[in-house]
Amino acid sequence: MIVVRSLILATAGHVDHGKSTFVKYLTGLDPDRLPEEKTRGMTLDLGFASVPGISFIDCPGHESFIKHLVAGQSAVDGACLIIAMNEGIQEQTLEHIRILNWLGTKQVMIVVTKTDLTDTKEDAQYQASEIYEQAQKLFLPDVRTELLLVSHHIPRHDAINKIKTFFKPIRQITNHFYNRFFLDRIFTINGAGSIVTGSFSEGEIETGTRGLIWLSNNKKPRPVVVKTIRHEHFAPQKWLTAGRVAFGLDGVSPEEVPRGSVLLFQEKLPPLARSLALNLDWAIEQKKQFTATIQVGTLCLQAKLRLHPKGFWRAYLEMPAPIMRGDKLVVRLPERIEGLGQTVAAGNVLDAYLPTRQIKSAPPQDTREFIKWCRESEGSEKYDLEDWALRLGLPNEEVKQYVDLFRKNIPQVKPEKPKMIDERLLRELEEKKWEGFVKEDELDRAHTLVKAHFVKHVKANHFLHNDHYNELLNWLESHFQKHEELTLDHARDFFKIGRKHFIHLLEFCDRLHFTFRKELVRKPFKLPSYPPPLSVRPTGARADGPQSGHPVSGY
Ligand SMILES: Nc1nc2c(ncn2[C@@H]2O[C@H](COP(=O)(O)OP(=O)(O)OP(=O)(O)O)[C@@H](O)[C@H]2O)c(=O)[nH]1
Ligand SMILES: [Mg+2]
Repeated sequence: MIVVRSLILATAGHVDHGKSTFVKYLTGLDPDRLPEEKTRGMTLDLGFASVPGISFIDCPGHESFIKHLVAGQSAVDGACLIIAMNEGIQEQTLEHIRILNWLGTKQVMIVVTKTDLTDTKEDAQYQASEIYEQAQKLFLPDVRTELLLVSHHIPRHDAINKIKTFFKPIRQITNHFYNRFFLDRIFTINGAGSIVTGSFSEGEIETGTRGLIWLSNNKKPRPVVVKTIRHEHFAPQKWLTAGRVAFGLDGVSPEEVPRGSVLLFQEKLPPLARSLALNLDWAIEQKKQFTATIQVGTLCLQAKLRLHPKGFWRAYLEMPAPIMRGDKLVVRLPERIEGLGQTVAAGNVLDAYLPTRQIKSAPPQDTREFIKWCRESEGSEKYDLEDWALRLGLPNEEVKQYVDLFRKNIPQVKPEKPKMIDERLLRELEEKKWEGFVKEDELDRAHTLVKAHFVKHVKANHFLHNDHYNELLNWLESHFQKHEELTLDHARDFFKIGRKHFIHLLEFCDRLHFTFRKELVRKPFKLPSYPPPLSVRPTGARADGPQSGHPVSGY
């Protein structure tokens, strides 16, 4: 069945300027579906409504729900920026314009509402043009804008036609090393089981596909099977274009899936990103390191951000996540900054698997340059196609187009024998848990497992399976919620192995900057949270805090 996909448009604009009323007027459906939204008269979460050919994502205007706004704007064809005539451009209007620019939104209809509050139609026309003139200047030069003045005199179908003529369905499907579907809702429908919805923009999927839901609470990913596909009133067997889609899933129930979880279109969990190299564009003078929330699509994570001496940013994520090179993200602070809001930076991921050792320059944006950079900085000529696909975030077929480059520069790119993952060794390391020691002749294979991101290298012949690594991080986090420091007795009680061996693991935590050593105890390695703008440190100054004097080598 051929399905013509609908436009995906999101609303944006200051609180109470009439975003939900506009969507309701066009579609006849109230996007404010939560009882609390109805009693408070305010949108708290994303709302959805459609007319044939257009799917609307209604976003909240209040600054407290900015993450929902970002989630709503992340995979759309364009935005309707709503501005109330009686108030004009307000603080959230400005913050939302900045976010739209950052997320690369290229088509924006500036919708002026509450025109009935003026005396005459001419007054309304005049004021709306003034507002439009001011607003359109705030968008980047390559953003197409148009004015839509809404009042109850404008017939609904005229407004819809204007929208359909202005917006083009520009979002294309992109393929990645592994494809993802960022979930914005999960619920049950009697008889149809669990339904997940989102804006589809990666890969293709058909009924019967087996996948995996990565859970944003760091619990074990859940295997699922796609039973049904819905797009508006169509129920195709296969879906491969960008658009709003709902999937009926077997294998998971809504209460197990927190917001921000991601459906992966493969059965095996790929190696996830733990720390990122970022290219960030700032709205304020920035500190060199701080804690913030980063958001990719509907996925929000806490991260420690630190400016690398080579001029790019590193983000150390609170948990491994399905984030890839090329992903767009925004950075939000826990508290708002006067006149600016919480969203202070945005950018893209330059590298999701950057090694922790010293590097000489920032990872380049351009793919070919990036490949050269990897080779030069890491001597990674031993990489095979799969390694490159992971590092580049691209599907194998696309990576092959760079094969010429490999041939020219790396004659030995294809190893004689494909590098195999030693499943037996991996199982052994899992069983040995904290005492993952390998024999001399297993070292090479253990390092291959490290490179494939299945295990971590602790020290010498000591390795740690990823599951136990995660367990270790969780333990550290809960330990430091209860205690200020970590003593050797605490560690002995937890690891239940000999002192010499658990010391390796503690040193490993120090090396990764999860802890730092102070005499005989360990303390949590915490970065200070962002200060108010006036106390922003001059560039070059070091932050105070427990890490002062602590070596920050290679970061
Ligand atoms: N007079 C008049 N009132 C309007 C118009 N559009 C919206 N309103 C009123 O403005 C108030 C806010 O409207 P909403 O549509 O909930 O505003 P919103 O932008 O969705 O608000 P948030 O989602 O909370 O940011 C409601 O009381 C609406 O009835 C309009 O064109 N004219
Ligand atoms: Mg609303």
